[in-house]
Order: sequence, then C-alpha cells, then structure tokens
Amino acid sequence: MMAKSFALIYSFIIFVKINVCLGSFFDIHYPDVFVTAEQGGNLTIRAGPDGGDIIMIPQGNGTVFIGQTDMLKLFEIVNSLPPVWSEKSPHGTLGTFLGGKMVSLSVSAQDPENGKVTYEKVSGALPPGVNLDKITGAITGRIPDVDATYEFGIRVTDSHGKYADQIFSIDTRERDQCLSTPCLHGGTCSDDIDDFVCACPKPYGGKTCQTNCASMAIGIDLNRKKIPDAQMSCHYCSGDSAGVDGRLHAPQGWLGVNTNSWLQVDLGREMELHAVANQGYTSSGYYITNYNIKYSMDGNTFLDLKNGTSKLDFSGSSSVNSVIKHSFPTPFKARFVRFIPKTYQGKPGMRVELYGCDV
Ligand SMILES: [Ca+2]
Ligand SMILES: [Ca+2]
Repeated sequence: MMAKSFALIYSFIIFVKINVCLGSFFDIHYPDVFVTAEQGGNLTIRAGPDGGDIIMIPQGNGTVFIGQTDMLKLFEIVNSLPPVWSEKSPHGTLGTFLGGKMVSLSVSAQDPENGKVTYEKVSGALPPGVNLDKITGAITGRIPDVDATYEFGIRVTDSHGKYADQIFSIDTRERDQCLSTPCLHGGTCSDDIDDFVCACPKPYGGKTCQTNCASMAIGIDLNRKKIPDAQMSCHYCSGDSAGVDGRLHAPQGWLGVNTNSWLQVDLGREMELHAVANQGYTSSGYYITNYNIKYSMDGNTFLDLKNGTSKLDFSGSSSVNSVIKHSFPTPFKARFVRFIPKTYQGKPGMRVELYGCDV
C-alpha cells in the first residue's frame, strides 16, 4: 500500500514541471488531465480523452462567474419560461357593462417558475375611469356612460423579463338616466352623458325640479342670513345707514336719500330669481311705496327688470313689520340685484329678501 502511494506521488511530481526561469508556464498532467498556463496568460483546462467532463461545483449559495457574468444566474434566465395567461381569463371581451356601473374584473397569468409577475397596459385604451392594478391584474373603476368598445393589450412580465401579451376588450353601453323619471312636478327629462337634465315648469327648479323657487328664500333675511354682510352694499345711503341694514327683518332697515340711491345684493353666484319681498324702515314712518329692480351678471352692466318693454314697478310695504311679496312675471338670472326707490314716504327705507334657485 505504501509503495503504491509513493508511486502515485512520484508520478505526479514527474508530470508537474514548474519552469521558474522562464516564469511563463506550469503544466500539470495527471494522468490524462491537463491544466496548462502558457506564456501570454492563457490558461487551459482539458479533461481526459475518453469523454471526461469538467465539473465546477459551488457550495452553499456560491455560484460560478465567467468575467463579470454570474453563469448560474444566466442559465436561470435563459431557461426561464414566459408567464402563461390563465385558462380562466376570458380572451377577447371581458364583458358588456352599463354606464355608471362600478366594475371589478381581473386578468391573470402564472409564471411556470412560480415567480412574481406584473401586468402593464402596452396598447390601446382602457375605458376612462377604469384602471389596471399592475400587481394583481385587477381592473376596477366606473364604466363611462357611452356606447363604445375599448380594446387594450396587457403584457404580463416575470422577474426575468420574460413576457406574454394578450388583447382584451370591454364594451360599454350608454345608460338612459331618464328611465327612472327623475324630474318632479311635470319636468321634462333629457338624457345626458352619465347624467340627466330636467326642464322644470315654473316656479320649480333644482336638479329634479324638487324646489319651488318662488318660496325658496336665498337668505338676505336676517333670520336666515346666507348672504354675507360683505355682499351687501348701498349708494347714496342716508347717514350711517349701510347695505347690511337692508336685510328683511333687520332691526331698522336701509335708508336712502332719494331716487338716485340704491341698495345692492351680490348673490355670490348666478341664480334664477322668482320673487322678491320687502318691508319698510322700522321707525319714523319711512318706507318705499314703489321701487324698481336692476340686475347684472358682472356687477358693472345693469339691466332694468322689465315686463315686455316697460320697467316693472313693485309696491312697497307701508307698515313697519308686514312683508309684501311679489312673484316676477318671468324668472330671470342674475348675480347682482339693485333695489332702486321710485316713490317713498319721508325717506326711501326698505328691507328685502329674494327667492330663487341655483342655476
Ligand atoms: Ca419565468
Ligand atoms: Ca346617459
């Protein structure tokens, strides 16, 4: 046994030649395997002649590099298969849906290596308001209220960049929002995109004609006070009388000087006005017997409120507390309204409210 081991070591030494003088190569032969370093830096490993394999075995989490390339990782990528769209995913249309409906759909694909996949729209268009979740493949959102077919391509990609594309489509149908007859009081419904519009018979207004605009106080009245103080003003005011004094049920009332005076209310937005109410000043017997109204959208250009071609006159209240209300023959739209004394007792004094609906 000893003799055999000795012979092996001896033969190994025989075939290992290290030429230090040349400094350029070593050459290992054992017995038919060659590991050769040559002058110039080439390294050759050659397995034996009878089908000898060269095997590199990393341990644990080790790998095999050639240059900067992790060879085991490279082989994993090369061998990775692209994801496969699920058999359960209906190819083509994902369904037909009515406008306004919330949908929750999904597309799915599996990676043969059971890795994570992501989804991305790569062509076409999803319905507006409907979105694809890149992680889960869920398609959710609110269907637009139009007749249309939306076709789109989704790419599913695995962690190795292998992907598969699939075309899907969603059909949408416009919904008739008037089918539920939403307009009250005999209003006429017009279907719209995801909406409806009611044409309301006077004096009704609001989205569904639900409001009697002639009795809907807009809130100049001190007891309601929806119109802020800053939106009330006056011109040629008597003494320290101010616009805010002109609120219906205010303690005293607004006092003007003459027929060049006016009390103005900025509604803050365009409204459709149906009626007006007024009281006189609370003491001294000041009140307006007749007044006119001017109105404006921009606060600069004012129009006379007319019935046909003649200016409308409104009678005022001659008692301290009674309220006189008038409906307009034709409702009108305005943001700014001016009350202009025409005839009055003592001084032109008044307190006002308007009635109407948002446009
Ligand atoms: Ca894969
Ligand atoms: Ca519609």
